[in-house]
Amino acid sequence: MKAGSIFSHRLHRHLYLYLFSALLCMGCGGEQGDASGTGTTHSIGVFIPGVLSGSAVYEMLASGVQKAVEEFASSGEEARVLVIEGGYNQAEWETKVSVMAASRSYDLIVSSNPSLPVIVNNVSAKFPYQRFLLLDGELEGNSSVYSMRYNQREQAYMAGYIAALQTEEMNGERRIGLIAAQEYPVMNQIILPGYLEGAQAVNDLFQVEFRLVGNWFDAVKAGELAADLIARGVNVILCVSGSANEGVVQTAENLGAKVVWFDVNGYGVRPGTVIGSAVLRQEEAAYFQTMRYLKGELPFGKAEAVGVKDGYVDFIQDDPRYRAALSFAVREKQALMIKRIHSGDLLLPGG
Ligand code: RBF
Repeated sequence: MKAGSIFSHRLHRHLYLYLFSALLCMGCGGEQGDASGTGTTHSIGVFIPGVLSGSAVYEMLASGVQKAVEEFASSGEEARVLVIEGGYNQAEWETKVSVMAASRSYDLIVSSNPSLPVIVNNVSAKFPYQRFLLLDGELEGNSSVYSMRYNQREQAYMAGYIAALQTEEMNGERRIGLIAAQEYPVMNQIILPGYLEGAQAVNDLFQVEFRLVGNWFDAVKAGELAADLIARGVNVILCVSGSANEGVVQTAENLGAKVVWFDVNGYGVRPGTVIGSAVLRQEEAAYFQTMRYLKGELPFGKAEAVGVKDGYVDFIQDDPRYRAALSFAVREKQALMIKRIHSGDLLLPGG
C-alpha cells in the first residue's frame, strides 16, 4: 500500500505535490530510481514531523526539496516529490516513516528535526534498501542515511546577545525570556545554554526565564506565557514554538515587549516588535543536498555540521525593519559580535 493512500483520510492537511518531467522518460513513472544519478526516475518523499504551516523549518525543507526536483526535472530528467505531514502526534511518526519505506514508493525520504535520527535508524534496520536525507539532526555511520545539522549554539548565542543588548537599552531587569514548545536534548543542551551564553556575554548578570508551551501549535497558551513573563519584568522573548509563536508576538506587541525570531526572517511578522532574526538557511540546505542526491553525489553514511562560517546559520541585519526597530548603537554591537564569529575570534563550537 502506498503511503499516500494510508494518510488520505486526512487529505485536507496534506500537501501533495508531484512534479513530472516526461521529456525523456514518458510512461516510466512508478519505476524505482536509484542513487546513481541520471537516467532514472526519482521519487522523493518529504516527511514533515508535524505540520507544515506555521513552522518555518518545515516550510523551508519542503520548498528547498521542491526547488531542486523542479530544476532537475526541467533538465529532462524524471523526478517527483510528495510532501506528507506526519501530524503532531510524535508517537505515530516511526510508523508513518515505516509505511513510507515499506511502500517502496520513494527512493529517498527527506525529513528534519533532532528526533528523526533515532526513528530513521529503526526504520532503516527494517528496510535497508531505503535511503534517507536528514536535516537538523545527526546520524553518523548508517550507510543509508546522510545527515546535516546546524550549529545552534551560534544561532542561540546571536539571539541571546541581541535580546540582552535590547534589554539594556530598555533599562530592564537583566532577565530575558525563552518560550519553547517542548523540551528536547538540543533545546535543553544547546539552544537554552547558547541563548544564556550570548546574553551573559553582554552582561554576566543576565538570566533566562524558560517556559514551555507543551506543543507546537497552541498560540493562546504561548500568549499567556508571554504575558506572564512580561508581567515579571521581561522585556525581550525568544520564541521557538512553531505556529504557537504567533501568540507570543501578538501579546508582546500589545504589552510593549520585544521578540526575537528563530529559524527564519521574522521582521515582517510584527515590524517593530520583532527585533532580531537568528536564522537557519534550511531552504538552501534542502535544495543543495537534494540536488547532490539527484546527481548521485550525496555521501550516505556521513554526518555533517554547518554554522555561521558556512553561511547556513545567520543573523539578518540587512532588513530595513531591523534597522528601524533598533538603535544604531545596539546594531553596531550586534554586528561586531557577528564579525567576531566570522573571523574565528569568537568560537562557539559543539553546537
Ligand atoms: N520546530 C517547528 O518549528 N515546528 C515543529 O512542529 C517542530 N516539532 C519538533 C518536534 C520534535 C520532537 C523536535 C525534537 C523538534 C521539533 N521542532 C519543531 C524543532 C526544530 O527541530 C528546531 O529545533 C527548531 O525549529 C529550532 O531551530
